[in-house]
Amino acid sequence: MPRPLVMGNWKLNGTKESVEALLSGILPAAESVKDSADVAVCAPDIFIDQVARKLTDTAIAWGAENNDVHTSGAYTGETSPTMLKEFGCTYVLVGHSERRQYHGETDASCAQKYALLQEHDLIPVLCIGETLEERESGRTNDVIRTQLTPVLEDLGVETLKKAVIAYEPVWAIGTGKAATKEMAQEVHAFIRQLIAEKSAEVAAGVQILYGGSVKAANAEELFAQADIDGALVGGAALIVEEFSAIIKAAG
Ligand code: G2H
Repeated sequence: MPRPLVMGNWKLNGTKESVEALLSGILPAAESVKDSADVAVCAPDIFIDQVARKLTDTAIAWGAENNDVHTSGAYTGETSPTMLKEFGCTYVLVGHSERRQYHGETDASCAQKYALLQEHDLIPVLCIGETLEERESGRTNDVIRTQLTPVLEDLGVETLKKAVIAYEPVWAIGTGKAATKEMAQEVHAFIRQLIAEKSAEVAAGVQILYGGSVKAANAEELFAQADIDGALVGGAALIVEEFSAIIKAAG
């Protein structure tokens, strides 16, 4: 089984003061599980230098929430993978549903970002998941298959040896309505099966995280599922006690 990974996604939140307090607060939990689980936080770009200074040589890795498809040039407002690498990032989220919804990201642009990150030795965390309408019309598996196609068919299954997948049903994000452990496990198993059709070895090793209203109260039961290897956590990752408990549940 892959090593568990608990990753915070801070989204558009934080101040210099709150970042300092949050990181100081969660470090003990991360240190306590460092032999058995990975912990990371993905922060808004403006805080990455502060995060890097605080977390260097600790049990918490860090990353960004997005990157551009270019490495430099006239692309106002964007951040390059080379910049993220220089500031010590390990991970970068790719295709979070909020980026797909508000910034027009597509499976094709996500694949471009994913490939560019790997070129620069960064680990893409590819976010996939269905909307409520897609689930209710029985299309969940089709959506998942389509979202994974660029990686499985174009970039190649081997690239998943240096990537993470996050299954985040859109209807469960920030709503307080997490998927049940059975619902999440069913989709995680389907994702692993799709990968296994290309490579059993890659499927067995890839970390597949669940995201969508993960909190201290449901983390343990989610992590107990055979194909759930950790969590991508939004709201609860901003609260020291909640995120610490989720980290400990993975350890
Ligand atoms: C899903 C998740 C983090 P939350 O977006 O990626 O957020 O835990 O607030 O649902």
